[in-house]
Amino acid sequence: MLRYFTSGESHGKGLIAIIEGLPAGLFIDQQVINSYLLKRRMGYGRGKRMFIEKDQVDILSGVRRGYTIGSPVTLYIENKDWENWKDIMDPFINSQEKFVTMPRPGHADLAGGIKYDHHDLRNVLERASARETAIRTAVGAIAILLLKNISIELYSYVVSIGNVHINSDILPPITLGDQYLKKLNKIIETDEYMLNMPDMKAAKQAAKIIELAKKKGDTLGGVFEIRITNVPAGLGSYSQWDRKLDGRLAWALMSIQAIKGVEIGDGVVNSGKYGSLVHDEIYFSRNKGFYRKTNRAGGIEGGVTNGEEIILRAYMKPISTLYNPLRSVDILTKKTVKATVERSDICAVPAASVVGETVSAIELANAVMEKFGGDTIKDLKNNYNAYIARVKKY
Ligand code: EPS
Repeated sequence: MLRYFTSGESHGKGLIAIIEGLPAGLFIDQQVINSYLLKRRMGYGRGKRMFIEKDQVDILSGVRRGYTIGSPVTLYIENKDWENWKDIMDPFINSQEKFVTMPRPGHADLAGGIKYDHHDLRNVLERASARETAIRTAVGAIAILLLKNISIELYSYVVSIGNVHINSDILPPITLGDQYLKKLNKIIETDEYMLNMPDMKAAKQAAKIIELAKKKGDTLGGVFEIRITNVPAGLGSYSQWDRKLDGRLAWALMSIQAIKGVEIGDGVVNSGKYGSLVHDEIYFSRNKGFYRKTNRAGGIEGGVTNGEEIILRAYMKPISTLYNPLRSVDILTKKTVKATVERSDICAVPAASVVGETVSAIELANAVMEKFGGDTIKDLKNNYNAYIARVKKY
């Protein structure tokens, strides 16, 4: 079983993750992890913080000579901004600076304050912040490296920002696999790719509405998609609720800050159609084995992968920190106020798409480890190959 914890505050010293259950012998390519971190950090609509941070992963344990050794792997990302928050975030200094008492509607501020009896809501927002997704991205990049050993690939792209949608006939321009990773650094440097939208016309339009939102002190949400290819049939299980892969993927995606909806395949639109128009008919050929001509199920039936591409869609609400703030109540004076304005982003959908891709990889890697197990990458590959050979004869 693959499990992990994250720790760290947005303006604390740094972020940590401990991953347990990685097989020994997995090559850890730091450059790949840092590429994902870079892609998550960038994106049109991000705030000034993203130019302060550098987001390079440091590996503190569990890896020697470039390979995992079967021990827990500890990852660390330094918060460069901590220099500016040392006293405020110090574990012992009683700083009264940047005290927060005016909760932002839509943020965890008020609910978290009530729950933990905090009267300085910074105690809530520091951990609720999406800064935490930096370390989850690093964990997910390692899961991507693991999945590559059995040729499973993932990619993500933004489908819409506000009311601007991509033309769905346009396929993502990004080629998969190693080539994609090599291109990553170049891609993020060019403006039109900054929104991770495959349709450049839509991307330009989206950039315009982000600028408009910025001028108005407002924010924007959107939708992104994740595709997972070369997935064998049989990952996950229908036999128990917590082994269903669709449930686990939805949980992982929903746990990303500001995600309010998750869809698998054409799940939403299918709910209004006749079954005959929804389910993917089954075909067989000697070459391909069992296959479908449509994939409305998004590659998962009964909580189990069916061998088709996995298609996931996540819906992100607009960020809750508004420069033109909404009405709120001061938790100390109980007077009507405008909510706190903290420096923030205008739109973080492109960043969330990268986080979505990486957290999905973690769930897939977990399902892969459950099914094929093994204490080493070699064991994992042998078990995988034996299974594929068995399935071919089915
Ligand atoms: C965030 C607020 C902003 C974002 C941050 C998430 O941070 P700050 O208040 O320091 O400007 O930039 O995202 C990140 C730091 C990141 O790495 O993604 C929030 O309130 O959630």
